[in-house]
Amino acid sequence: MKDEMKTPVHMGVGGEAIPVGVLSALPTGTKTFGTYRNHSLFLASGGPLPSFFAELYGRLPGPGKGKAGSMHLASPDHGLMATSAVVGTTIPLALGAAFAEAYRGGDGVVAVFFGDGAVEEGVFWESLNFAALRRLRVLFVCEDNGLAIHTPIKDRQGYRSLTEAVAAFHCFVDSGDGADAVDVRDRTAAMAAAMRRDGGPGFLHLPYLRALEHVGPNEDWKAGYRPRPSDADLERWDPVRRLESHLKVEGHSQAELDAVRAEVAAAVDKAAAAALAAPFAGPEELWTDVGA
Ligand SMILES: Cc1ncc(C[n+]2csc(CCOP(=O)(O)OP(=O)(O)O)c2C)c(N)n1
Ligand SMILES: [Mg+2]
Repeated sequence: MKDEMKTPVHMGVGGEAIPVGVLSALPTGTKTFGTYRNHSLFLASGGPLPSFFAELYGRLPGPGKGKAGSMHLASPDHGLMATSAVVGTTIPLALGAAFAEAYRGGDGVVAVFFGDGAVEEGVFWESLNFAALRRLRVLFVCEDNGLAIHTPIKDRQGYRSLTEAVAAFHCFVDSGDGADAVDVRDRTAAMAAAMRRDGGPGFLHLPYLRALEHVGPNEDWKAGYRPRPSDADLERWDPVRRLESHLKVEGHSQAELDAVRAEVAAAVDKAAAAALAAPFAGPEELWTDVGA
């Protein structure tokens, strides 16, 4: 709200269960690729909270030395190879990583996360086709919030069903509940096992509710392009509450859950304060790390 982060910030609130569920079913260090809506992916990969805030505040200790910003978070040491502001662009990068894995004789799965908007780009279908043809182990994860900025799917997509269109390719296909980390984890585990066994790509379709505006920290129910969901629906689509209900069923107390929330809030405050106190990159960094 203070406009201290000089980078467009696309919040992942509502979609957290997708990277958390997918990555909890894959080996640590699995190669992943994502989009500008990448905060949950960065943290779920094991990217450190202090680095995360440093990058968002544009400071030197960030993984991109503060030059990448929110939309290009990466942490190759943790497997997160690249994310990008340009819709669809990391899909063929994931395909290349899976091609390299197959070329070296490995059976590792590479995961790529993208929105429902990216499937309207040719590169998605071309990458799916090549992965199916060459039996490459790419896990395509569609984070479907039903929106490309403010435009709903019914005004954009001509196929009857995305999963049926994808199922015409020689690949594994499944749909789950993108607000439920446990459901996402279990579906990912089953799909990754099948992909390792038989080879070939998988496609996970995971609907979720984007709780905030396209970019920025505010709710925008009054913007006129979608109605505010009922309180019951907002609760139903809240991945943190959903995970808390699972944990309660498993016997964890409210006090334990409150302690976790307090611990996380303290870690966030500490990391954000450290980032604000850290230096910016100097002019000598202007031409370093520039790849293209
Ligand atoms: C190649 C390209 N075209 C257009 C844009 C402008 N743009 C930015 S976000 C966005 C919507 C993408 O929607 P989706 O892929 O569903 O991701 P979401 O924001 O819903 O997570 C568009 C069209 C872009 N960044 N890149
Ligand atoms: Mg979308």
